[in-house]
Formats: sequence, C-alpha cells, structure tokens
Amino acid sequence: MKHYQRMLKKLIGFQLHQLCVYGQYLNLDTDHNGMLSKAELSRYGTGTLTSAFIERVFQECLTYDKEMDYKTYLDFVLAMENRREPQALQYFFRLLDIEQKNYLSVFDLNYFFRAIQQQMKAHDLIQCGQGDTVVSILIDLNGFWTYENREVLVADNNDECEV
Ligand SMILES: [Ca+2]
Repeated sequence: MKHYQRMLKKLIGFQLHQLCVYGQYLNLDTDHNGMLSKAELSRYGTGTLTSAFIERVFQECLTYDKEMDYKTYLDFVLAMENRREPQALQYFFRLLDIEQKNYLSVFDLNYFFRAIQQQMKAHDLIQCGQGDTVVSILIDLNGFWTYENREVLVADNNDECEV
C-alpha cells in the first residue's frame, strides 16, 4: 500500500511538474505565437543565461524560422534541470563544443567565460549576495571545489525532499 501511495505521489508530482513546465513556456511566449524567440528564451529561470549560451542553443537545437517549439523547449528544460545526468551533460557538451571537435578547447571555454565576464560588473558582484562565492571560484581552486561540493550536497538534500 505504501509503495502504491509513493508511486501515485510521484506520478502526481511528475504531472504537476509537466504542467509547470508548460506554464513557464506560455509565460515566456510574450508575443503569443506559440514559439520562443531568443529574446523570449533569455528570460528563462532567473533571466541570467548568457547570450553566448542562448545563441548556441538556437544554433544546435531544432528550430523553425529561428524560433523554438515546445518539444525543443522541453529538451532544453530537462537538460537544465538535470545537469548531473549523463544525457544532460551530453546535451550541454554538444552546445559547448562549438567547432564539434569532441573535446572542449581553450577557444570554447574562453567563448563562454568571456560572456560571463562581459555581463558581470562590480555592482552585480556586490548586489548578487553571492559575491564572496563568485570571487572564491574565480581566484582559488580550493574555493571552486568547495563550491562544487556544496552544490552536490544541496542537490542530495533536494532529492530527498521531492514530492
Ligand atoms: Ca513567441
């Protein structure tokens, strides 16, 4: 019985999540044409994805007249929400490997890092409330790994709390 309840809870949670994802899609589609443009997708989440990354999504993923349909959006959301899963990492690797060499070169890393650099100002660093973490990641290898481990711990806790 408990097993059945847990399954039902999971199924309801999954369907609620699907509804949420579709609701987000409709919210992002501000011109109501049923598709997402680059500008519309750039408002995804906290609206802080770099234009360099959004550009790569539209270059590599299936689009129609440079607009994204719900199926492509769903693949994008699944990857974004499951960044630790091999399938998601393959999705991102395809986007990060700009010249399709099957490895990430300094050129690829610089391309994405520059975009972060260009978008971050001293004011952002102070206002974001995570300035110390950002500085630690950028200047100290130990800081980077500490942050990485913190993320894993938070994700593990979230797994246990999920519906
Ligand atoms: Ca639209």
